[in-house]
Amino acid sequence: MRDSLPKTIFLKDYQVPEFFIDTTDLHFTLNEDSAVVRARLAIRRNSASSSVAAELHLMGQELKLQSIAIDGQPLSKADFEVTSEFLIIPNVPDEFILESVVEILPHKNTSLEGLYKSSNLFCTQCEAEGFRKITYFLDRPDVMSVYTTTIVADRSKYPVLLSNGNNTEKGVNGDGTHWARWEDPFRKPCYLFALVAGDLECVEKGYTTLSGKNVDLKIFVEAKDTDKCDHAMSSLINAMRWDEEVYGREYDLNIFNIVAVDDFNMGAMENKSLNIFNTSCVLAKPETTTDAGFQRVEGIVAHEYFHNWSGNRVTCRDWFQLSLKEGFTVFRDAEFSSDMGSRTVKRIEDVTLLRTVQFSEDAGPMAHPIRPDSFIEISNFYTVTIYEKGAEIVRMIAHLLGEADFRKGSDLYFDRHDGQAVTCEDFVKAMEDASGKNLIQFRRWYSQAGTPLLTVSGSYDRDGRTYTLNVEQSCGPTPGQKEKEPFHIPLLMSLVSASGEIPLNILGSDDEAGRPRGEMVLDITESKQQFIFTDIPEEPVPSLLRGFSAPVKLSFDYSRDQLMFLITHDTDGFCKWDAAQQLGVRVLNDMVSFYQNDEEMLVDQRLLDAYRAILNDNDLDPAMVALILALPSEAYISELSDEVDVLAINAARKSARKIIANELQEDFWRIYKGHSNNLPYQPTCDQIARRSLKNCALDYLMLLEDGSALESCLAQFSTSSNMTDVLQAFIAIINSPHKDKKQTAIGDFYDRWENEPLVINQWFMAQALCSATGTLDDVKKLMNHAAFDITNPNKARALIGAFTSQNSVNFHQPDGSGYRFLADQIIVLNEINPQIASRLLGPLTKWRKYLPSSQQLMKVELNRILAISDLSKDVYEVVTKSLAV
Ligand code: B3K
Ligand code: ZN
Repeated sequence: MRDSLPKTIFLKDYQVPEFFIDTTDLHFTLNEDSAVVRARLAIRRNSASSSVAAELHLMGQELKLQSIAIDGQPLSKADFEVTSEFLIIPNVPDEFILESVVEILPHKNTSLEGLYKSSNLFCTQCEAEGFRKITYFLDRPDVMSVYTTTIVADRSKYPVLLSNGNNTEKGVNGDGTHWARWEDPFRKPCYLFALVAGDLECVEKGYTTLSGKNVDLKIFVEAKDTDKCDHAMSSLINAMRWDEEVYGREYDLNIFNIVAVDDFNMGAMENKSLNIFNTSCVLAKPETTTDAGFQRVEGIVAHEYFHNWSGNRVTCRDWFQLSLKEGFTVFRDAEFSSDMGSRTVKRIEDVTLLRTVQFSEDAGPMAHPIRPDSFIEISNFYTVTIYEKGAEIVRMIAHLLGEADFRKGSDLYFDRHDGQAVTCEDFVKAMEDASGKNLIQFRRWYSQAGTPLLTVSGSYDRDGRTYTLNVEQSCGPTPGQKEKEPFHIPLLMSLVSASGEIPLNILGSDDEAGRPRGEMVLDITESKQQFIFTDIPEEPVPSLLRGFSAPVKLSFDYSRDQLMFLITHDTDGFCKWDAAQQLGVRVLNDMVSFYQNDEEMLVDQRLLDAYRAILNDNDLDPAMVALILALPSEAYISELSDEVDVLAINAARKSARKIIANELQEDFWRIYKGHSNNLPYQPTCDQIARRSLKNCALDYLMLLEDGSALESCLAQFSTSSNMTDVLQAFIAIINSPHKDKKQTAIGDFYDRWENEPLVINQWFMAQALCSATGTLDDVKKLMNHAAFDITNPNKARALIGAFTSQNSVNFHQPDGSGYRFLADQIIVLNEINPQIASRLLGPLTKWRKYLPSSQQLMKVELNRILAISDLSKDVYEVVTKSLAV
């Protein structure tokens, strides 16, 4: 247990900074066993601060102070105090130059926060509070400064020296070192500072903005990876053009650099003009990267680029406002990806993530509003709620305002706040001011946590030709928030009959101008509302929450026949898919009961009929067919259950898939053969769709007891030239009962790809996700494999993360061995990398959802973690919140 309890920080305590730092001049000397950082800061007292005579408190962690001076006068020990978190100087003038020299140890920095080494590369990660591990500073986003950075390093080991802005000077020293000076003309918070030094090659291209500015785009990677940069480069160019066309935002410097590093805590980082990327989010080529990988690169390259406006030019006042930049930027990247590929497929993928991971966060001990009220460690709040739910809130604003007014709102936001550090409130206000719409009630989405539930019922009056919808909303308690006020929920809906959407008129209203006929948004603002539609010629089936128009749960007591009807007749792609999901959920829940009651596991014939019809519908996008045919995931069924019976859910889904495979095998064979081709790989929407359907068919066919698909699967594994097909076949083989083939495939895969770390991560993950019994032992063995390294976050996530968060049946073993394994790893990672430790802890924190026997075992492990000394703030916050009553 820690000596002193970590402090909670509250949004309500926000105070403007007592000092500003107008300019920041940094000088780095990078040595093999240390780095020396000289900082020259022009500091001035903020007249708007109420503490006019305040002492100067600069944040700093793990810094060895060598000297400090004010206006050229060295300070003596009596003039300042150094604590584990601050440098405190009691007496300072109103305006002065502070010079400090500190020594830091990048090669020992395994937290990957601040300045650290990834293989032979020096690199930085400063968001959220990593800059304080580089030098003493006012490490808060509302302190914005103009940066100049000089880097000195060995010339042969670190030929490339990069920082933000423009390279204004460089030179060679007589001692084997060289130096470069970078100047960033834009004021920025220190979390956007970046430095890279290493032996890198670059792939470059020119780009001309719509107004004619030339920009040099460079992607820096290790020499062996230069053949994997084309996709990131074209994604970057597409994103730059898209932001100009859709948001009127141009890039603002002549240089935009991306650097790929192996060791990185998350996907990428939007440092001004020097984005640093996890290799897994930038490198791609068909032989080594799956379709999902290509799409991830496109989305993340765009996301980081879009931050140049939503995050960098207009930044956050404090970290409670994180969703201001993240929610908005995720919305922007999702729209970009939709425009580049299939809008419906992208929407279904995003909603799937939201419904499984975010809804479960909202229902768990770490639930928080998209603008949290408090935190202990901000790194714990880079969550699906801040990002994905945050994006949903922006999406709702975009729908409520309509395209033209939303664009006016974003223009006003960027123009009004350019160069400022602002709040979510400023964003909403700009949207209101530009559109004239009232978003007062809508603001509750920013302050209330939890997933609202919409309970809807409908009835048709044949004589009166009316259809009545009754809508009720509620939202369960979340930590610190017992009662919730009603949300403003836009419910996009239509009424569907066999002949299509029925034109909608609401009794007592005529305000549907501008909406497409047959579809309308109902503004749900009260706990209970009724809507009566007139002139309805026949009994319709309501199509509700079209396009997933709000991040809510929806309950409508559809009959299974009505769901079948929506699967074939709904004109909204999302609702069509969702009807199949809902039918799938019912069927799986039936099967869970059969399993629990020891009854025969049967699949409702209607699901089989629906799937057969979908498989034979040639008008459907193959990607949609694959998405519909993927039964609801175990994670989704678990999220919907009050008490998760892991074994029963796993058994139900497995049996259902087998039965589907048997019943529809002819269709699956037709699809598998019909979609196999030898076209050269391209990550196009059309090809990706065809591969996803083909591999969905293969997956089912591999469940056939006669083993008739094994040969095709083995052939696909060994002869396919793209990783999507190779990996899908590999996964199918290792999950099959053919143990000898499994072992051979594992060995062959490794031998073939041992020099490609990103592919080996996929290899680790595929094995970690194997549903066979005994996988925990395999994972433990793999932890000792030469290619595994727990200090590398990608590897820790691929093996430990995948096993504990996605392999439920093996993680939740009744003897608690899965829980013990995770706690052991958390204890190790707590020392190495607290952010990763805290993130991997997730599966244990959801203990309340499981059967009582599991709950006990999970709590034992949480308490074991809590008892260790030197528990990081990151892990402490998550464990204590999870155990709190
Ligand atoms: N802004 C970064 C995330 C930083 C996470 C720090 N723990 C990447 C992104 O969202 O674009
Ligand atoms: Zn972001």
